[in-house]
Amino acid sequence: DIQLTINDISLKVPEGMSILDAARTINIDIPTLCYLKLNEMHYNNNIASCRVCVVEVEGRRNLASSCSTPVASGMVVKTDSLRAIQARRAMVELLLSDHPKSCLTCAKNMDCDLRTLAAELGVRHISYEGAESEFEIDHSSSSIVRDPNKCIRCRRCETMCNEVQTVGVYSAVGRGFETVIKTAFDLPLSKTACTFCGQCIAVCPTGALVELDQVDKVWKALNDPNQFVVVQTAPAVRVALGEGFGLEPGTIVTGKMVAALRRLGFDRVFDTDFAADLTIMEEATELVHRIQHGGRLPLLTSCCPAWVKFFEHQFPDLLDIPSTCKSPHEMLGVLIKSYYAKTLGIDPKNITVVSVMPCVAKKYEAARPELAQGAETADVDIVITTRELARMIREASIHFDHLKDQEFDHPLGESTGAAVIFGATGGVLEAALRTAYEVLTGDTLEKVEFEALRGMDGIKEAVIPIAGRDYRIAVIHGLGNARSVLEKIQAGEINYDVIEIMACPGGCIGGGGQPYHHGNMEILAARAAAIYREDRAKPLRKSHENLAIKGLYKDYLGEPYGKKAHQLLHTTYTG
Ligand code: HC0
Ligand code: SF4
Repeated sequence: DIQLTINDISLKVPEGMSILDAARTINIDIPTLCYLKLNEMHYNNNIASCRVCVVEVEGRRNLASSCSTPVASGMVVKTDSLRAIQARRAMVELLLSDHPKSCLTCAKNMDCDLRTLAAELGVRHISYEGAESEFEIDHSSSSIVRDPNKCIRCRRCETMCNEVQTVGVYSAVGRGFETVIKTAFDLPLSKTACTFCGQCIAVCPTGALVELDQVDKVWKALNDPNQFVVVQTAPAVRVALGEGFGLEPGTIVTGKMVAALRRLGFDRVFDTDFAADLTIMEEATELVHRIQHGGRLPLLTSCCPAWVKFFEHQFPDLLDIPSTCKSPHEMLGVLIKSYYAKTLGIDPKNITVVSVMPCVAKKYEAARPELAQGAETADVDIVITTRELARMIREASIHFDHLKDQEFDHPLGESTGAAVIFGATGGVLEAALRTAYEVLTGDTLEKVEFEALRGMDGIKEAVIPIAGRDYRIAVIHGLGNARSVLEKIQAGEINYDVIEIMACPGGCIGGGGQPYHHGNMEILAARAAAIYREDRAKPLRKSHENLAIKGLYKDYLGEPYGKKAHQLLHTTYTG
C-alpha cells in the first residue's frame, strides 16, 4: 500500500490508484467532467482532457489532473486550495466560451453536467470571448439528434461506442482545443453503422447527443378528435420513471404511470408485457421447431433493435440465426391495429399506437420499412422514451407523486411475472425457460428463478437439462460482448442452443432512453432489483399461464408459430 496525505488526512491506498479514487475513499470529492468510470460495464473514460479535476501536489510546479495521476508514497495533496479552485473555474469558463448559450431551451437543461459544474464552481462570468462554432446539427436518424456545437470533447461517446459497443462511429480529429469528435468521413449518423443503442447519449455530459424528441407528435395525436390513441409501456419503464420525479431509484411506479397516462388523455393504456408473454410463446415454439427439424442453432433473441441492426451490419452471414419474432412492442402494435381494431370496430387508420420505451433504438425500429410501410399502417406510430414521458407528465402539470394507482386496460394489459423480467439482462431467457420446462416435461416448475442468468456479468452461461436434453444457454449484454461471442461461433469454436442479447449494459433497465444515471451504477442495480420484486409480486409468473394470451390464440391467432402468427408477429432481416 501507498501512504499519502490528502487535505491533511493521512491514508493508505493500493499502488496504482489515482489521486481522484484515493480521495473518494475518504469521501473527499473532486469535481470531474470528462472522466467517467463504470466498473460494471468495463468502461473507463480517462483521457484527462478537461482538467477540471486538477489538484495541488506539494513540490510540483503544475497542478495535476487527479484522474490520471497515480498516488505516490509520501505525496501531499490539496484538493481545495484557492489555486486549484480558480484553475477549475477557468477551465469551465474556457469550455463555456465557445458553447452555445441556449441552456434555457436545451433538451439536456436540468441534466447537463457542464451546467451543474458551472453552478457548483460558482462561475459568474465568462472571461474569454470565443467564437461559437457553427457545425450542422445532424437530424438524419429517427433516434438521435447530434449537435456538435455542444460537444465539449470529453470523448465519453467515443469510448462508449468504440470500446464497450465496438461499433466505432466516432473518432477525435485534431488536437487540444481544436479537437472535434466526428463520424467517419463526417457522414450523418443514419449513413454510419450506428445501432442507435443510445449509450453515447447515456454518457454524454451535455446536450450534444440527445434523443429525437417526439413529445409534440404525441400531443398532436391526443388532440386529434379523429384518432383513437393507444399507449403501451415497456417492462423497464415502470422501475425508472419515478426517478424523473425525484423518487428513489428502484421505486416501482406501475400504477401511478398508468394513472398518469389516462390523465394525459390516452384512450387505452396497454402493457408491452402482454406481448412479452406472447413473444415467449412464439420464440419457445420456434426453438423447439428448429431443434426438431434440424434448423440452425443457436437461436438468437431478436427483441433488441440495436442488437438487430448490429448483426445486420456486422454479421450478414448469420442472418438466418436470429429468431424471426418481431419485438414485443411491435407485436402489440400490430395486434392493436388488427385484432383490437376489429373488436372496437375502428378503422386502423384512425388508431395511433404510442410506445413508451427505455430505448432510443425503438424509434428507429418503428420506422423500419418492413414494420412501418409494408403493412397498410405502421405497427407502432410513435415511440417516446421514459425521459420523454416524464417530460409530458411535467408539461401537463400532473403531480405524479400524488397519483392513485390504476390498472392497465383489458385484455392487452394482462401479463405475468415472466414478462416483466424482460427488462433486465437474462430475463427473456429466464422467462422462456419457465415456459419451455413445463411445455416440454408436462411437470410443474416449482422454483421459477434461474439465478445463473441474473446479474451484471457481461457474458453468462448455463447448461439446463430439460426432458432429457441439455440446453446450452448464453446471456449477453453490451454489443462488444456480443461481438466476441459471435466471432467464436463463426469460427466454430463454441456453440449454444439459444442466446439472449441486449445491446445496453444491464439490458433495457440501462437503456439509452432511461433517466440519466450520471455514472452511478447503483441506480441500475436498484432498477434490476425492482424488476425482480415486481415479478415476485405477480400472481402468475409463467407466460403460458396468461389467460388473455390463451384467449388470443383461441379466438384469433390459432396455433403459436402458425400461419396467422407468422403473418402478424414475425419479420425478416436484411444485411
Ligand atoms: Fe425492452 Fe422489450 S424488454 S426490448 O428490453 O423483448 O426497450 O423494457 O419493451 O419490445 O417486452 C426495451 C424493455 C421492451 C420489447 C419487451 C423485449
Ligand atoms: Fe455508437 Fe450506440 Fe451511440 Fe450509435 S447510438 S454512436 S452505436 S454508442
